[in-house]
Amino acid sequence: MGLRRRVAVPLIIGALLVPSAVSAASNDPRFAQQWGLHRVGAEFAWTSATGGGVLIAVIDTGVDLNHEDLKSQLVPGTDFVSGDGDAQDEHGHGTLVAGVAAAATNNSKGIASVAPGAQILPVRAINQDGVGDPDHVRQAIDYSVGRAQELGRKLVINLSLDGLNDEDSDPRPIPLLLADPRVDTAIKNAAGAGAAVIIAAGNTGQATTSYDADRAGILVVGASDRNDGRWQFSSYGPGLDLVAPGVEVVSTWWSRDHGANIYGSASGTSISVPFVAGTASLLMSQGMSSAQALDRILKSAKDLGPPGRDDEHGWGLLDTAAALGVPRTQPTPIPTAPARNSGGSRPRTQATAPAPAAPVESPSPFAVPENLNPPPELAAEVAISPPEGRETTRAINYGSAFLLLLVAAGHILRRFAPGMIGLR
Ligand SMILES: [Ca+2]
Ligand SMILES: [Ca+2]
Repeated sequence: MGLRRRVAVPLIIGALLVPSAVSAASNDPRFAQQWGLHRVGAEFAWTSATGGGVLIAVIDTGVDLNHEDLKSQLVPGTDFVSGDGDAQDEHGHGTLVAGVAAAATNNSKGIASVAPGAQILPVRAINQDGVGDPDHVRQAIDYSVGRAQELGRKLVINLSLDGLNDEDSDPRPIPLLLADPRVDTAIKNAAGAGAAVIIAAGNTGQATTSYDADRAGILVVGASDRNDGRWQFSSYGPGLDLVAPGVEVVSTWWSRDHGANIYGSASGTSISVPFVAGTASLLMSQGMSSAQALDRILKSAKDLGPPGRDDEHGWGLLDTAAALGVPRTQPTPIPTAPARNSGGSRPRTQATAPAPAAPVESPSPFAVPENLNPPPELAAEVAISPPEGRETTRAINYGSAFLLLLVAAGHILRRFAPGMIGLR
C-alpha cells in the first residue's frame, strides 16, 4: 500500500435504544443510559454553567437538522462537500457527535448533553461515505472562525476526525490531522483566534508519537471505557492529552434507513471528543479564554494509571464537575426547564450494534472509517484499525436485536460476536 493519509471519524455505532428511567437532574428519557455523562459529572456542572454564548462547530458529516433533540440547538451552518449550504447529515457520525456536546436537555426527549446552553454550528466536510477532502476540512475550520465572529460567540471546534494510518510513518503521530499543512494551518489560526480545538486521538490502538510540541489551544482526546481504562483501540502516546468516555455512548443519530429522531450508541475516540468540547464550552461561557479552559480541563482530570501524566491516559479522565469546581452532590435541575420526576419506566437494555467502520478506499485523502447504518438484514460488521499496524482488521458482528429494539420489546441485548475479516 502506498501512502494513505486520510481523516477518519473514530467511532463504532450501536443500535437504537429504547427509553429509560427519568432522573432528578433531567427528564430526558435516555438520561439514565448516559453513563459517560454521569462519569464526567456533567449534570452537576449544569448548576454552574450550561454553555450559553458558546458556539460548538461540529466539523463532520453534517448534523440531522430536523432531529427533535438537536434542532433547537442549531445555528445555520454550511456544506463544503456539496457546496449547497445544507449541512444535513448524510452519514450519521456528526449527529452522534453533536448530541453528546449539546443536545437539547431537560426537554423530555432523547438525551441530555454536556453543554445544553451552547449552540451547535453544523459544518459538513465529510461525505456520506465517510470520506472527506482535507481542503474541505480546512475551509470548514476557517468558516467556523468567521461564523463565531459574525455571531459574537466564543468558539469550540469539535474535530472527531483522524487521519487513517499513514503507512509510511512508524510510529504514527497524533493528531494526524496536523500532517496536512492546510488543516494544520487552519487549526493553529483558529486556536490563535481564541477557539478551543478538540481533536480525536484515533482508533488505531497503537502507540503513537506526538506530531507537534506546539499545540496551544488544542487538546487531543482518547477514549476511556466503563472501568476508566483506556479503550483498547484508543490511540495513545505523548501526543495524547486526556481521555473521556468513549464506549457505548448514547446519543442522537441519523440513518437513512431508520426514520426520524433516532438514537444510537457509539464507541470510539470520536464520541469522546464532544465531552471535552462541551466541557470547554461550559468553562468559556463563564468567561475563561480557550487557553484557560483547556488548562483547567487538564488540571482537573482524574489521574488514571501511573501517577501523573502517562501516555495511555494523558492527564487522565475528563472530570467536568471538577473542572467547573462543582461538588458531586445532588444535582439541581437546569434552570431553563425544571425537571419533573414522573417515575418513568425501568431502564431497558441498549443493544450495541456496532456498525461498520471499514475505511473506504477513496481518492480523497480524508475518510471516516465508520459506517453507522446497520443494514436491513440486521447484521453488520465493524472494522477497527488493528493494533500493531497489521493488515488484519478486527470485525464485529451484531445480532438481530435491531428491530426488536425498535418496538421496545424489553430486555434485549445482543453483544458483539467477534470475528475477523481482512480488509485492504
Ligand atoms: Ca433531550
Ligand atoms: Ca496517570
